[in-house]
Amino acid sequence: MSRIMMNRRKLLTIGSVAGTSALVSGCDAFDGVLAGRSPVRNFMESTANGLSYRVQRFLIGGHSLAQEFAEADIRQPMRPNGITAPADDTYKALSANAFADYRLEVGGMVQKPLSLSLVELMTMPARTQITRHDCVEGWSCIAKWTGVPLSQVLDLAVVKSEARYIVFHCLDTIERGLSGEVKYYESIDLVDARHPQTILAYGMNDERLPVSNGAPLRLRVERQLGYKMAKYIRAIEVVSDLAAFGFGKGGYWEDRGYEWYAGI
Ligand SMILES: Nc1nc2c(c(=O)[nH]1)N[C@H]1C(S)=C(S)[C@@H](COP(=O)(O)O)O[C@H]1N2
Ligand SMILES: [Mo]
Repeated sequence: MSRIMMNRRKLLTIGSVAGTSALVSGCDAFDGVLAGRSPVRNFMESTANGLSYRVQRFLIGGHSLAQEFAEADIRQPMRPNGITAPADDTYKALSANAFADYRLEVGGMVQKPLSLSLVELMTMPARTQITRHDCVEGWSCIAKWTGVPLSQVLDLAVVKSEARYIVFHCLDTIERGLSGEVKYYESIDLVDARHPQTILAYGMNDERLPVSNGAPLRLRVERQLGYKMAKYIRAIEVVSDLAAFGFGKGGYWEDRGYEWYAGI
């Protein structure tokens, strides 16, 4: 028993070092901290990333809930961050028509690939929750989110047994560089995907989700940091491995040094 406690404390110490580095690195695309790669930092990141994932799964289990708040706690509008008005033609065409032509594609390792309209998503049983969004930049907002639990969409599609992760493909281009256009993407494991508070949100503070906050559909995965919560979702892909996407780290920001498991 005492040996386990020691190990756990050691793991938590390393985990909190990783948390500190995430806090200073921020969300800006041209962040100086990300530019300075060092072998030590790379090591700390990869070690702490794996450890904080395992420690959190061990300590809090797969299904503990993130804190939920009361209506009175919603004191400010949800501060938009990252891409807030996608300039992509496909997106602009969809939004010009109030997303009537929008389809969420669900594919990959599923038995029944789906193509769901917003109305179809909205007629599925919904969940509403008031939760706090924490960005690595160091700010938080409490807002009310309404959407369809991701687990329901996965059950409709029937996930195959080899599946391990869910990849979210987004409509917005976050980077235009020499190597071409990069679209935002993210991924979570099936434990978080099936968590009761993990929803595909189309409503915010009792209104339709605004464009700045990810219309028509964005992820809420309440036990993780803000960059995990993909906005402007185009497609959901069920996969067994993340290596094929971006630089293989599981998300746009992860490819640039952030932790894949951003548990809070
Ligand atoms: N598609 C997409 N999703 C995204 C981002 C983005 O730029 N594009 N930014 C991320 C970051 S860093 C944060 S903090 C939240 C911001 O969500 P908000 O605009 O509703 O505050 O979205 C996340 N999801
Ligand atoms: Mo963020």
